[in-house]
Amino acid sequence: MIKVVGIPFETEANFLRGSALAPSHVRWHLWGIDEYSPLFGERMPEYEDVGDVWTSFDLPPSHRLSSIENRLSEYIRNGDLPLFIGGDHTITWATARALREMYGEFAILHLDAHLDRWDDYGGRFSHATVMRRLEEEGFEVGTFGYRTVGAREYLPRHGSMYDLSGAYEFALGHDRLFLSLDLDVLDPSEFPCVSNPEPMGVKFGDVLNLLKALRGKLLGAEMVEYLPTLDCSRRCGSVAAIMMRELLLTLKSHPST
Ligand SMILES: [Mn+2]
Repeated sequence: MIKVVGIPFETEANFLRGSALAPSHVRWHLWGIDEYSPLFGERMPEYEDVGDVWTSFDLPPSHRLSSIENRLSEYIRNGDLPLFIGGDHTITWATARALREMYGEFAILHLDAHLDRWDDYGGRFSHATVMRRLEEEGFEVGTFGYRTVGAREYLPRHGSMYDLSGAYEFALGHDRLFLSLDLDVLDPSEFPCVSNPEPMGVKFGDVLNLLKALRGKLLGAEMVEYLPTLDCSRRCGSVAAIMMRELLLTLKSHPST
């Protein structure tokens, strides 16, 4: 069964706040879009929305992440294909580790304008350090579509700058993948409602083409970093909801569904 889990989590390390509001906003927009995907030629599949994993903003990020990680095993049963809706990117520390506990090893296909490989950025656990932390934990992470490198970051072993070209090869080499989609991988002209926009981004269609190639390979996926607080025109919410529809359809083709 495909399970949708909202994770309304963000830390003080963000330049702009609001990503914790994204799960409810994306669901609300999903109610308003067409169920049919021209890309896949299918309607949105059945899924169960299990609600949000709530943690108090007052607790330290590491405590909150541990709590989320532990509780995810109550929401997801073996054989489920989860779609996590963040929240900021820090949630991957919890989502990827909970999934590995359940399903064993897999690689992380990471789409992002940023590398998220600082050692410390407002603390050891933040949206800008999470991929480094996961690599330290033994995860293989390929980062595609990035277009900025922080002063104390390192380049990924698998990655492509400005486009998603390297992601196809990465996907060919792995049958078990978790997709971590930071919406800021999209060009700001298409998706401006993010905390740290970077120009020269990829197009929505580029991500959709990649999703087609990922069918049958994903054990789960997540979509993070949408800021409803910037979305006065509500256009980003619709785009995020359409992305969610396509992610659900990508998960649907997994042999276990
Ligand atoms: Mn990012």
